[in-house]
Amino acid sequence: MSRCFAMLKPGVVNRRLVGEVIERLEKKGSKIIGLKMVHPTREIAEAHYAEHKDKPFFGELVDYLVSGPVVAMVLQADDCVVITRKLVGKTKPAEAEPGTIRGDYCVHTARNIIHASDSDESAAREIALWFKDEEIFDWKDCEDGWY
Ligand code: 3AN
Repeated sequence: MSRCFAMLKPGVVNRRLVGEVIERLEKKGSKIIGLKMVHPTREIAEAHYAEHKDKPFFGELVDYLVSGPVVAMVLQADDCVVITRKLVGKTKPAEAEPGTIRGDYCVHTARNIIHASDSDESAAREIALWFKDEEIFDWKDCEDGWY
């Protein structure tokens, strides 16, 4: 089992798409083991996107993330990062295939609606950044084996 951190960006909340986007991730069969709404501080937003701090779009990226509440979650499945990234689609909406979340719901790269960890190492770092241990619930999965 591996874990992936995913985050619905502020526009998703504004556009009333929270349920639809979570539904796509959940229906695939990944276990939601952490879920919360949080209005990110500038500190956590900058730490989250630290690898991009020298990029020209860093300021815009952080400004967007702190502009309203996000919905943060921890997903668990076999190959969870790979599965989640496939559902999410490519970074640039113009390259994201229809049927993926980014392919279906956005047109701006800077506002590409959802973040998902890009490796197991990133997932571990991001989960530790956004969630306390007691906010994660590795519940007994009665459906295990059916997905
Ligand atoms: P991903 O989110 O697909 O892993 P990254 O890590 O390259 O992509 O980029 C992090 C975030 O930075 C993206 N989700 C997007 O919001 C933003 N971003 C990436 N490239 C650009 C760009 N060229 N212009 C504006 N924003 C960008």
